[in-house]
Amino acid sequence: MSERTLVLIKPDGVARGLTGEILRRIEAKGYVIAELKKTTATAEQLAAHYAEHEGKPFYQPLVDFMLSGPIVAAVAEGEGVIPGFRSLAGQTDPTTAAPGTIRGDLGRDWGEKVQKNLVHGSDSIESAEREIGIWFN
Ligand code: YYY
Ligand code: MG
Repeated sequence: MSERTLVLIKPDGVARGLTGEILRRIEAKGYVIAELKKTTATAEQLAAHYAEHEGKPFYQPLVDFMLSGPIVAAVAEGEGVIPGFRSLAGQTDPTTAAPGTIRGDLGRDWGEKVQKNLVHGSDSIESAEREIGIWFN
């Protein structure tokens, strides 16, 4: 069944000029970009988006990083796009993400911290619908 996922291109991806490359990979896989915008996150949006991580040691640095520059938000649609985009993105840490993935090919934080891993992708139908509501209304 066709489904939707929320994709965020994080400030490192936008600043490094990788927006087109990341969107190209999504479309090349056959997913449809249903919504797309460049925006600057608000603290309120990030508190909602990353609520599951509140209290973890990486939470505040992650939020500060996400506020540091413009991001691109997109809704991608297609058969199995929720796990499919996470597969395109690769593992969370760019230093161990597999070659062929967005984080593995393009991620450059070299283990110091994993927050600069270029993209976010929803991890379930419930989180996708919740997250799409945060960034698109
Ligand atoms: O879903 P995914 O982005 O792959 O990872 P999550 O475990 O949901 O963490 C969200 C976000 O937090 C991750 O993309 C980078 C950052 N982060 C971090 O900075 N340090 C960690 N040890 C774990 C996650
Ligand atoms: Mg996650």
